[in-house]
Amino acid sequence: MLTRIDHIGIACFDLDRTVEFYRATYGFEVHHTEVNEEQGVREAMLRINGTSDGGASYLQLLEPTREDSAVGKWLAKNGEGVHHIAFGTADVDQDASDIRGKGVRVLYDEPRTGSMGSRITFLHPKDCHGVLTELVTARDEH
Ligand code: V0V
Ligand code: CO
Repeated sequence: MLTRIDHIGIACFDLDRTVEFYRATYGFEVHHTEVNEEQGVREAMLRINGTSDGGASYLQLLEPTREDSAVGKWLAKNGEGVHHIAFGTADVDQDASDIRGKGVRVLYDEPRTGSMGSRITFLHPKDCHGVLTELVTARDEH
């Protein structure tokens, strides 16, 4: 069951400058940074709130580490902006399987490693009315 908006992924050309914009404009601080070579991103998670069920919402700022990555290709075509939304679930395997059964393309056979030790998969944007949609189970959730 999808229980929250886990994060909104935002593609940017310069991670440090974008982090500084969110800090100076809204007061959001960096909660976590990492490089995910498999996904081809350097990312910063800005934690917006904690919720009573232990979940949280984040902005995920994404800078490509290579031009042929998903974010690199998207930036070249569209420029900076919202790249994906991510719904949180305690069981990404089950939700991905259920959604695949409804005829939506799930991009990975098995969830892969996401930010902060999470497990993630993606739904094809062409099957989701133009929105690249991620499903994520946080490390502590599984
Ligand atoms: C592509 N399209 C999008 C899109 N990316 N539409 C909406 N939102 C996006 N972000 C559209 C694009 O305009 C094309 O439409 C069509 O899909 C095919 O796109 P393409 O440019 O030819 O690119 P593809 O097919 O090579 O790749 C698109 C997919 C790719 C979605 C398959 O981006 C992908 O595998 N994404 C999942 C992985 C990912 O995004 N990783 C980065 C975040 P037209 O022109 O044909 O109409 S990593 C992350 O979130 C982490 C680590 C985390 O949360 O922990
Ligand atoms: Co994401």
